[in-house]
Parts: sequence; structure tokens; C-alpha cells
Amino acid sequence: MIGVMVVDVVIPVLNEERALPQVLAELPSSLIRQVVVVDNGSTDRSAEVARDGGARVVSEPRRGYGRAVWTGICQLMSDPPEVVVFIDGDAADDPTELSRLVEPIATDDADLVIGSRTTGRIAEGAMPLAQRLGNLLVPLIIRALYHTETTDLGPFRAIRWSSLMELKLIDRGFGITVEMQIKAAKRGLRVVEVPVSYRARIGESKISGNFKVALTAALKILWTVAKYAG
Ligand SMILES: Nc1nc2c(ncn2[C@@H]2O[C@H](COP(=O)(O)OP(=O)(O)OP(=O)(O)O)[C@@H](O)[C@H]2O)c(=O)[nH]1
Ligand SMILES: [Mg+2]
Repeated sequence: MIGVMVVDVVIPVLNEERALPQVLAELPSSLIRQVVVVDNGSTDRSAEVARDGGARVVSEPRRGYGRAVWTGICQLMSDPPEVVVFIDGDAADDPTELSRLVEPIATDDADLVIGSRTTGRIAEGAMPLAQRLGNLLVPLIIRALYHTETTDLGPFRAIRWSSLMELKLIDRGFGITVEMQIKAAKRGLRVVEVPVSYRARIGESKISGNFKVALTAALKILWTVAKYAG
């Protein structure tokens, strides 16, 4: 069933030269048409490593997780897939679990599938306490506001192309994941969660290991929730 759908993968990347070879090697290539790595101004060899790993590399020098994600989406517009999968480039998500995300779309049971680390398995040390707490709080607010069954804002997710276009995402930072979930809920799209594993990232932590950056990302996410509430 999955094999009949055209699936493209977008990986936003900022300095992930150490992790990318593993991410690209572990992606199930038989299920994927192409992998787009968006190089978000890396100062290391991420772009070369991505090319060596068989990915199409797009450069987006303007920083921001959402900016990189959006540039990846724009790259697909001239010949869109049926499903886009987003996965981080730091090897924290397990690429071999991609089929879990695509399956509910392939069987026409979902439009957006979120990989939930909360219902899956989080490796020891992979998610610091502050991030765990934030990741409990925000889904709790979303559940209360939109009567969904949200348990995570995980970056490893799959969405039907037509649904993605409907959502007209505007956030270009770390709010883009929560924006996607809230807008999908408000529009009555079928949102499904599947359990995924979360491993310790390869390479230095840029967000969760840095209190100030993590706080800024958390506030941005809460602000995004407030913005779309109602
Ligand atoms: N931090 C950050 N990551 C970006 C940016 N653009 C693309 N990325 C990529 O987005 C993905 C998620 O960023 P991460 O730094 O892993 O964020 P996180 O998982 O919350 O935190 P850590 O893994 O602890 O750094 C990774 O693949 C990054 O390389 C950006 O502007 N900032
Ligand atoms: Mg990470």
C-alpha cells in the first residue's frame, strides 16, 4: 500500500555533518522518491555530506527551522509528491520508522501523521527535563483547546501534500510544527499520532542543551498556540 504513494522527505539542517550520513543511510529508500536536505547556512560540511548520501541539497541561508522547512516545501512545488515526510537531521528520530508515518495516509485514514515520542520510546538523556515538561504542557493546552488527542509536537511527521497546501503555513521558526497541528485540527483534517523512538542526537545540541535558546523556542511555541487559539 505504502509503495504506491509518491513520498518525498525534507530534512532541515544546520551543522549536522556528523549525523547526516546515518540519517540518510537509514531512510528506507525503496519507499522514497527523493530526499531534500535544506542547508540552513551550515558552516560545516553538511551540504557535501548530504550530496554524498544521495540527497538533493538546497541552500537557505536565512536561519530558522521553519524557514528551512518551508524552503524544502517550495522545492517540491513544481512536481509535488503525494506525501511529505519531515525528519530532523541530527539522527534523534529513527528513519527506519518512516513507514509508520506514511501508512495511515496510504490507507486514507489520515491527512497528517505525527510521530509521538511521548507514546513511543525516549532514550535516556535524549530529552532534557525542561524539554520533556514543555512537551507535556503544550500538547495539554492543544488537547484542551481543540479536543484532539495530541501528545507531542514531534518533528518526525508526514502530511498529505494537498493538506499541506491547504494549511498555508506562515511561521518560519520553531512554531511551524505547532502551527501545522493547530491549523489541521481547526480545519477538521484527520490527524493521527503513531509512536516513534527518540534517540540521543548525534553532534552538539543546539536547542535543548542551551537554556536561553530552549526558552526562546518554548515561548515561540506558546505564542503560536495563543495566536491560533479560538
Ligand atoms: N537549531 C536550529 N536548527 C535548525 C535550524 N535550521 C535547521 N535546523 C535543523 O532543524 C533540526 C532540529 O533542530 P535541533 O537543533 O535538533 O532542535 P532540537 O531537537 O529541539 O534540539 P537539539 O537536538 O538539542 O539541538 C535539526 O536537523 C537542525 O539541524 C536553525 O535555524 N536552528
Ligand atoms: Mg534535535
